[in-house]
Amino acid sequence: MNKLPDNFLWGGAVAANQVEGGWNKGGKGVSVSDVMTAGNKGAERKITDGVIDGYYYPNHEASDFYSQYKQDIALFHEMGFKCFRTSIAWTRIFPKGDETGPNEEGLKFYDDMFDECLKYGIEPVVTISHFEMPYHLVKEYGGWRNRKLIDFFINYCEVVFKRFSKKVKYWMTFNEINMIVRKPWKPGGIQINENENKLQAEYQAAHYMLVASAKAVKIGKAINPEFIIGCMFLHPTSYAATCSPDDVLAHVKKLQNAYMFLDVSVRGKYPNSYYKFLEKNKLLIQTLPEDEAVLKEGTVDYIGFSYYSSSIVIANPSNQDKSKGNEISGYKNPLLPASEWGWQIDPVGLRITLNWMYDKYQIPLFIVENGLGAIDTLEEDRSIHDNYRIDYFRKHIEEMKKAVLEDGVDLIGYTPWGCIDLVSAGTGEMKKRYGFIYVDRDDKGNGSFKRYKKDSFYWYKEVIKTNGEIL
Ligand code: BGP
Repeated sequence: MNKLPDNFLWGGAVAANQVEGGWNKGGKGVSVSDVMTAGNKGAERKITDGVIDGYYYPNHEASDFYSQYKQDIALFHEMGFKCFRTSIAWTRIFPKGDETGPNEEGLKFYDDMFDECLKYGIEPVVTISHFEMPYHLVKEYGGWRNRKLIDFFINYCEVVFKRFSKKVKYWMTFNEINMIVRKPWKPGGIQINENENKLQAEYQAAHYMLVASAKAVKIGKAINPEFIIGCMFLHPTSYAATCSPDDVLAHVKKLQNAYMFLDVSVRGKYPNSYYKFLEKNKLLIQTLPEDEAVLKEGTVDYIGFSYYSSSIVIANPSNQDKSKGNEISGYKNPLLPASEWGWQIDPVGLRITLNWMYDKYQIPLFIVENGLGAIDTLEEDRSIHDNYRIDYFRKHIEEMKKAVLEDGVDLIGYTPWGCIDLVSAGTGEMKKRYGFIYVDRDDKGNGSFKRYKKDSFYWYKEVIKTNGEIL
């Protein structure tokens, strides 16, 4: 057997807040991404206190998928997508988050969008919360610091599970759930206050989100036992900087700390190392006695994860350069090249990652994000020659195939990130492009929103057509 399974889910991934735009259309409320200004490589995005005149908010219009989804999905179909990963914007369904009833117009939008996918036999893969929680829940309740968020989230889940029960089979609860303990704004609506203990706030929120995720799995399965519900984990692939046992131990500790999220989501229980971590850092996490059973009963069917790059771990760092990675920084690996944004490119790291996770958890995996953010040039004839992107994908898909065909990893599918150009979550830039489809829009909000096929579009089409045989 030298072929990927016939039902392998080739596709692409986006998130509502980064692609849809229409930020105040159809009754939509303000989300945490709607109050983020544009940044760049050197400057962080600002978070404003609500939407304020005079600032530019790139997610407000994003890539205009809200109005152009029909033609975009037709393009995905042209590439041969078997699935399309997107998220539901919580604020389209519950504009403020604490209402009792949903916004019908928001539900209708997703009904139509999923229908459009299904028309072409494209399976929707849906993230329930991808950096777009209602801003009102931040102002009124303090975001995921507050246990009340569990109920609001579950109310929202119940509504979308019921409404889309016949249209969506593959779900994920929180995008990159482990980002809450590094950069808590986008996943959790948390800005650390002066004098606030950062770790305490983050680990408390993490617990509530893990409980919410488990509850969502249980409720989803009760609504439709056919649902396939996963978690979504940012895999912080890294290596010990040297064979010094101290570096190796530091690396083991780093992974152990991150895998806590998978231990809970997959096995339904915190590992001992988590309790030791709390002790060491003097963290007191509020829990309810019932939480233990909730976590046990709401374990996931698969692990969705993002993988872009890798870094190294040094036990006793001096002044080495930090390598910018996907929101979770590590040290720079001297053996690897990097993208223009400093993310180190490591295709073999994908194979290693797949092996690590599959060895440990033995449930199906799904690569739901992978890709290269790069500057593209739109030529006069409207072509885009992005062979650097093709090269990135070719090498990663080769390693992915080895993991499946030579190592025996059970992998459901592959959805490259930002299959159509969209707003970067990290920097708010448009010029950090990931797509197979170019969107005419720049960092200042100029452009026609017209779509153009990049060279990678035709290349990926062939990859899907041959089920990964021709790369
Ligand atoms: C992940 C997020 C995505 C996406 C991607 C690329 O962290 O799940 O939303 O944005 O990274 O990152 P960026 O947009 O910062 O280039």
